[in-house]
Amino acid sequence: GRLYMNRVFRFSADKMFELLFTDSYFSRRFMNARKITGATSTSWQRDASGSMKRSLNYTITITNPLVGKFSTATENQTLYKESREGHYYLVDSEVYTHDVPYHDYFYTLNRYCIIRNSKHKCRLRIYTDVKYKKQPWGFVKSFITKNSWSGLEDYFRHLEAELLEEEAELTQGSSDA
Ligand code: YK8
Repeated sequence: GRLYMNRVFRFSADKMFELLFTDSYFSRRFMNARKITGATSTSWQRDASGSMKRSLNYTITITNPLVGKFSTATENQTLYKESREGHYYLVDSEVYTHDVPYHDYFYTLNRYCIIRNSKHKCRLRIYTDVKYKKQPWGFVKSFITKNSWSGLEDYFRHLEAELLEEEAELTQGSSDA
């Protein structure tokens, strides 16, 4: 896998969770900017193991010239019970892109880790892996992996930029570090 983000933001851990994993103004605006449309999501619900789950459905706009312009996608998120409100949040997110070539072979696993640093700071780590449901031919596999990395790189770079902008807006005029 790959580490796509590992950085400290001037948000509380709570705030970061709210921005990324609730129906926040931030997440709606970010989806708009990524041309992600028709999003629906379930609310967070506890499962038998004690973890929380929710799922999202939406349509993504793709810029990769090898692929059609749009794909529907499903994102299944798990907030692990090891998480501690305000201190530590561990969310795994499985993303299935239903309408891209070889979609029945792979999905993407994004692991988000939010760690409280101080009252107004947290660290966000995002680790990503491309997972295979069935083994494709070697060249197909490297083709899928390569195209996934470049798409994910672009997505998370944009997310980082938007989070930094949000941080600048929220801390404007307040001088506590
Ligand atoms: C989520 C991973 C792969 C996919 C794409 C597929 C190429 C197909 C390979 C062929 C287009 C928002 C990606 C990047 C689409 C976007 C997905 C997003 C960014 C040529 C063999 C959507 C996070 C996420 C996870 C997986 C990404 C897809 O929140 O290359």
